[in-house]
Amino acid sequence: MALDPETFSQLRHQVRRFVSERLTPNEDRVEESDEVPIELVAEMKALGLFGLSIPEEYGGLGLSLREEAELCLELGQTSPAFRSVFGTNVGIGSQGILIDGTEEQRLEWLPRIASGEAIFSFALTEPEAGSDAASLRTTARLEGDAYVINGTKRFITNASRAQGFTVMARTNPAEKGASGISAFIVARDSPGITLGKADHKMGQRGTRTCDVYFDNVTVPAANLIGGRPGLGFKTAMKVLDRGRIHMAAVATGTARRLLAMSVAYAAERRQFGQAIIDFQLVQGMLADMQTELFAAEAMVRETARRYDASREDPDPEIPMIAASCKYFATEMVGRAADRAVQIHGGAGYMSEYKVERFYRDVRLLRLYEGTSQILQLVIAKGLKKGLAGPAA
Ligand code: COS
Repeated sequence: MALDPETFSQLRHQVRRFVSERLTPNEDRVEESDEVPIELVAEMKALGLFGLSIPEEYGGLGLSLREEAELCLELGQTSPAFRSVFGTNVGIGSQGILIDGTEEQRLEWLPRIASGEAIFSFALTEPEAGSDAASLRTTARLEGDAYVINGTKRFITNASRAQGFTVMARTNPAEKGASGISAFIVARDSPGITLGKADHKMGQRGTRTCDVYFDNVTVPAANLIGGRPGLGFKTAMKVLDRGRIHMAAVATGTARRLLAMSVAYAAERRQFGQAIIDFQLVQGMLADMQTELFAAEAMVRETARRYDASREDPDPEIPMIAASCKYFATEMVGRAADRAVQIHGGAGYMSEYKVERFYRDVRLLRLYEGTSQILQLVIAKGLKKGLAGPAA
């Protein structure tokens, strides 16, 4: 599942132009309005961005993760609000259906997700179950040929745009851990679903998150992902493995932008009679940004390559290396944003300079799809199992 090199190169070129000519010039507008303009969403659909990861037979572009990561390196160079509009369709909202869904489920839902006709959200997190995802309390009770879902999901990205959710719920109340959890496809228009008020966040204006309440929501048993109960936690973890590589690529793209802005500013800003880029202490910060960026790019490409290879030949290290990749890249972009503000000096603290905005925006990357501390645990778990042999 990959495009031929020439077709992919054209697509990457198109995405690069879309970022520089359409998205970047609209960043301030998104920041002020807290909305992504609908004409840009239409252009995203036309470019195929909602279906990057979905195979061609289900209406998507069918990119490999290696290719998707290259596009994330481009898309990460602008405000995260833009990618977030289609990000759940490409990643956590659709991949459970693709990875573990039945053929009927894929055929029913993926074409709409790929075209952008249906926005899909991933509903795992709850008020009392964040990092400890296996302790989730939302229930799904089998009644005849339907499940009845009750519970609250928290911080759900794109919930207010969504036409559907993949919802993790407990089908076996006697089993308190991971094996009692199942995953469901739930249409937004099912009676009993209501949304909380929009979350007000530190950054990432233009992205949408809110609570989702399920009050006796009836879902056909045919919407149980994979058709068998008890597999939902593993589905969610597989989705997150993939999502973590995607997020690492986005973080790395943002670090590229931060470095470019910092180099440009340092070359233009003069103090003590010379451009500040000629001061060695400023050079040290730029060199650290470049070095860590280079390391993250290499890590993202290698991890995505191994993820693609693992689809043919399962690789037990994927959870560990996906966690390592997100951990490094998202911490790296946090340091890059901090250095970018430092290089800009007082100007970097002012909202008219974009580094102030990116500084707030990238903070979330170390929290969602696995905090840095959970990623450390996943890495250590792999090491305890004796993984981390020489790279394939
Ligand atoms: N792929 C497939 N299966 C996996 C898996 C993965 N990546 N990770 C775990 N599993 C399986 C385990 O093998 C185990 O299966 P068995 O019971 O058959 O052995 C089961 O799932 C439970 O795994 P584990 O015991 O490791 O679960 P824990 O409760 O210890 O939780 C962490 C593991 C903490 C890593 C998990 O809850 C997690 O990732 N939390 C963060 C959640 C998150 O990222 N939230 C963000 C929401 S989206 S913005």
